[in-house]
Amino acid sequence: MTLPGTGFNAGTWLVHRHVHEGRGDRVAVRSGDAKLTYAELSDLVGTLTAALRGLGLRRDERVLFVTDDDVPMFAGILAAFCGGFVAVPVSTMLGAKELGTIIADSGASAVVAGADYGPQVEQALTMAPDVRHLVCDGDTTLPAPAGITSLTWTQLIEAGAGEPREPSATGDDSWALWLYTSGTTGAPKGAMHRHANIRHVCETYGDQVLGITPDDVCFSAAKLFFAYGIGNSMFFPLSAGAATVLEPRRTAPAVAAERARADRPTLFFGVPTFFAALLAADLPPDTFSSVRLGTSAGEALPAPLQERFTRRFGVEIIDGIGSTEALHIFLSNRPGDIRPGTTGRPVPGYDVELRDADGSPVPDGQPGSLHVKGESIALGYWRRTDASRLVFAGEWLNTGDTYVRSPDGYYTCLGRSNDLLKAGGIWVSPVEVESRLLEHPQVEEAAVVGLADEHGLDKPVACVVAAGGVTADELVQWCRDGLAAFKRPRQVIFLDRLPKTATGKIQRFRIRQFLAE
Ligand code: 3SK
Repeated sequence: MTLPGTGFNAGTWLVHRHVHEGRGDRVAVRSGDAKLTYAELSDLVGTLTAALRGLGLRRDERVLFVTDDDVPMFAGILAAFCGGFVAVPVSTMLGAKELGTIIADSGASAVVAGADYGPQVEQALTMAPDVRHLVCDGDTTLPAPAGITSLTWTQLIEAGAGEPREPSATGDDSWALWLYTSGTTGAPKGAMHRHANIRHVCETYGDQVLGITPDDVCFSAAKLFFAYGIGNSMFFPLSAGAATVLEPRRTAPAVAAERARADRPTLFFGVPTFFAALLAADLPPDTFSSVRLGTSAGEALPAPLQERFTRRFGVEIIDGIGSTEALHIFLSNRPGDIRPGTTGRPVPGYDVELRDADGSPVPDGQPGSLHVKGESIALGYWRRTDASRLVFAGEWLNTGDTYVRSPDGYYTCLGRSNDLLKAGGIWVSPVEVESRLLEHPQVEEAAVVGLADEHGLDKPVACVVAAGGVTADELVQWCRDGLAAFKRPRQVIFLDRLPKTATGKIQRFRIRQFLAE
């Protein structure tokens, strides 16, 4: 295979490069009992590149993935990079309507789906006129609306016969990856990442914070469809010629413990809620004895949780913050230099500023809105000019988080600059949950806020004014039925009225104060 001479391709750099440089026999991917070397992965990615071309896809067309972390999704995303297509991995937790909105917005030409997601995908596709191909990553075809060809994985591969396997001549600025986020304004938006952004996160956080080497084995509780997960499970290990462990099942504590025993990871990537769940589970203290370093992101890691985890399992956790728009972590503690309760210092390769409401830098000790600049910042949101202008200011990204910096340069999170909240590290728009509650015939008013649970982690809590006759459990179930389960309120509190401004806007900060008392 010839390496393209014209420009940078993240797929070539992550996979084919290792074969050309003599590392083809090293293990790249482990999934269950299966192992793929770099040579085998490179061959599979080449085959899939040809297969996507065989579907008639052209440069910059989107290939959307709704499936579980396993070899087909992993190799499929890499093949999209190699072919000059745009990989769009999306959450498997979405309902049909949310999924349909994203597929339609992305303008995807092809959707790769797991058999388990067939029903919601079929319904979602009725909303997405641009889709021409539906590929099941297993050996069945999935039902598809008229006009969409439905293929098995084998039929996809057969479509590539005679098509070129060589990577496309992309460059630093070519689109590689779109990641959907509800981000700062609620509606899902596709953050557009270039091929060069992928290299930047590897050369900064991967090399300089994790210090990743070819001997590392990476295992991430966060899935590939998250920016955090794809960095942890794909970009960092492959950039270093290391191995990654894929786990298709939901990463419950018992599953993580099983993988840790079987695959002996050296780097373990979690989120605060998951570290809390591991502590609550009945696991032996040597469960993570192979792990040299744990990382946490998604939301601030409370110091007591971090300390309890390290005491119990003997694993140091470095807390950091990234964002879908920045692709990965840009502010982080360092191995051997952890200040519990803080998010550490800027990752080399990023500039960080705290600004006041006028955009001027604030002095140390004063809260400011966190802005970041670096080569992995997304190009903007696909077809969302207004939202892009609010968040992307020239080279700077406004993260929407409020932080304070200590005189010696450590940053501490004070919360979101607006009302969005994170549950288990995933954005939840209160407006979306409130809208669902308001669809219930008995609900008159609703306000959703984040309230810290016993571990200090935010969870959605709903305050509701209801006509009567409806119970809290019924409303939680109502939300479960209409939204992705992680967005459901964990508690519903009935009130006589909600606090509002003179102009009728709900004052969520007053609700937070009232609930915290
Ligand atoms: O939420 C975070 O901290 C994060 C970290 C890495 C990549 C993406 C995100 C959202």
